[in-house]
Amino acid sequence: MTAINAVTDLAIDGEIATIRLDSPPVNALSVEVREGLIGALNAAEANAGVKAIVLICAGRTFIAGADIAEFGKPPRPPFLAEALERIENAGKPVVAAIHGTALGGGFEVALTAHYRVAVPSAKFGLPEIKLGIIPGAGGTQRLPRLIGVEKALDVILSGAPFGARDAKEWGVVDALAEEGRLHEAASAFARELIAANAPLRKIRDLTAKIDAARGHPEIFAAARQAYARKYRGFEAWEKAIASVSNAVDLPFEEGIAREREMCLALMAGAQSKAQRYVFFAERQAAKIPDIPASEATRPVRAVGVVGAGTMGGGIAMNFLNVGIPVTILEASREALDRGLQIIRRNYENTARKGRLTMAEVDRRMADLTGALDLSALADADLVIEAVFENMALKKDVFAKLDAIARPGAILASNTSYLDIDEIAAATKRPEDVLGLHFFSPANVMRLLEIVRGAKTAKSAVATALQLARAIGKVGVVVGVCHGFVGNRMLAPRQREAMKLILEGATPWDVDRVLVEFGLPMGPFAMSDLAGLDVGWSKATSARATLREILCEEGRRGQKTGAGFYDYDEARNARPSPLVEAIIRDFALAKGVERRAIADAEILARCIYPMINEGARILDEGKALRASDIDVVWINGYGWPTYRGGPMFYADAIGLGRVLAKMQEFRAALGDDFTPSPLLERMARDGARFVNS
Ligand code: 3H9
Repeated sequence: MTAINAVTDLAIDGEIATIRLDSPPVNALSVEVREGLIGALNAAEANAGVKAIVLICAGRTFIAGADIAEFGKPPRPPFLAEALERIENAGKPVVAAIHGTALGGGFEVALTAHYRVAVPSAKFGLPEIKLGIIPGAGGTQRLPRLIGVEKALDVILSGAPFGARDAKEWGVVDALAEEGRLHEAASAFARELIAANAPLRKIRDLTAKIDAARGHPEIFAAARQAYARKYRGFEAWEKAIASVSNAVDLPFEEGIAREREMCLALMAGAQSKAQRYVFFAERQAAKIPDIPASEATRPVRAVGVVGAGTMGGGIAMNFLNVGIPVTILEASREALDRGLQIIRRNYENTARKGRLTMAEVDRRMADLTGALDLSALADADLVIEAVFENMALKKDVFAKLDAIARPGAILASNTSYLDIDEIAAATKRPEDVLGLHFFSPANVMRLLEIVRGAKTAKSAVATALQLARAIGKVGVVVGVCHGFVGNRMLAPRQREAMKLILEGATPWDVDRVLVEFGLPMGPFAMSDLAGLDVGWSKATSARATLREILCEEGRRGQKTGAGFYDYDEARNARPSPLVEAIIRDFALAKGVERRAIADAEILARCIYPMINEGARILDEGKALRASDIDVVWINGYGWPTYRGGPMFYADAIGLGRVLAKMQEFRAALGDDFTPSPLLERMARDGARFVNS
């Protein structure tokens, strides 16, 4: 075996040369890997005894992509394109041997090999779109030639990985290897190629699949339609479609040149910068300064959930989905049956859409046990309380859990606002108590706020972080404060939205401005969806707020067909003239002077106070870093990733400008706009919230 460089070895065994890349953690295509690859190919080619070349990776995965950390920096030769050309134009067959995740540039490397062999657990994909770019190393040109335009568009636009079995069926891999015996299988495959004197199969030369798509613009129109909603506001996806279209209409060389151009232009743009920042921010969030990665975690083999309402049911599904049994507790048989039924119906709906088999639905339901007595949770390793948002009630639940839960069990509350330390004090084991704040719908939204109390043990926090990952969530550790990070920042936005409609904006103006900014929904549409009567009761209603008036008028949100908006049977929203009149009357009664409000003011008044609150949260240490706040907003509230989160966005505007606007608003509108001392300090120092 010869070392080509620090990350590349070349081993010759008879007629087979094996190039092995070993660049942890994921064999990304750094400058060293590119150098090693080219050097090893040159050596293998120069060796007259070698008749075929196997390309394989050490560690957990085949090449997982270009090195994202290199993006935005001046490119260093040798360029990736050069390495790819070397592989494709090698005079001897190159077999890519794939395990783990062949993603992005890694998959593109594999597509320049003449043949591919993979283990059944391998995954393939072109996730570039998630980083705000398009594949830039031939992915949009070679993949359609290999699997057809429709499938390629779906792989590229979804960014989602596909498995080895699909890969085999679609012709992406030529042979499947036994798990753990990849190198042997790839070498055997290479020997067969030599014996058969097999041709150097270059994907770039395949034409049948792209010929079939030529003159069929409807294929591209369908893709555009399928993804338009998902990518509203994003730039890269239209370029991806254009590039695949080039694969059909232009010669390979031209198509690939344009692909590279578009990829590089996107890479230099603001959206990709923001999306790359989010990629690293999400991974950073799992690192807690005072908790080493080696901190022992507690095994979680059985979970208890207290409360089978919408939240409790959604929470339970997360664990059932990954094979962790759940016991779910309710106070009455009726409520329990209803809760269990809703979970089953949710799964059956997924099965109807073809995303789950009925056997899998049954398996998950078999892991779910309903219970009416708290003692049923005695063996759970983790209990999550999801009862009504009331401190006395929660303390009562925790005191009872304390009496029955096994030693070392983690006791978690799903509270959205309440003081975890106070809840923990209801037990004799506050070190085992923390908050696990799921976002609705709990089985869908990726965010999990992990609320670390004053006495929470490090092992409990480490376990929660590990568990978040296991159930496909992004865990963010936050401190105890009213509303934690997400809802605490939502509050000033909701406050300003309500003030704006009294001062003269309409609810639809406010919603439109925020949707145009990139949020999935404006505050009023969101209120209507959640229900205006959350926390409202007819008995205590005093017509003192707009919300109370609307509730008393029977306008309690989507479920009653009317809230801020009117809704038709299909729940399509229409602006309500009646609500406009109610708002006008209310403003008059309150003596609020009405005026025309520009979109720019709506946006600034909704967003800047959020940033300001984020700065307070940081100053108080309730978030560990500004990027954690961004991760919360992206994964819990649909903040557009192409704007990188509120704190990243603030940096992009410039903290000096944010501060100046807050000061201007304060002078005109009062102390709701008092700047946070941290914002003042950072603006003065020309500092930034995040490193990007
Ligand atoms: C591309 O290829 C463009 C091309 O078309 C052409 C351009 C011209 N670069 O996620 P994990 C780090 S675009 C640099 O926790 P997992 C990551 O930051 C790229 N670093 O592990 C983390 O570091 P740390 C297309 C990377 O097992 C560590 O590796 N490819 C890269 O849960 C472990 O990561 C992608 O988008 C990278 N490409 O998941 C794939 N990838 O430990 C992106 C990872 O210091 N990567 N790191 O925090 C992934 O999706 C996952 O990392 C993967 C492993 C599934 C591979």
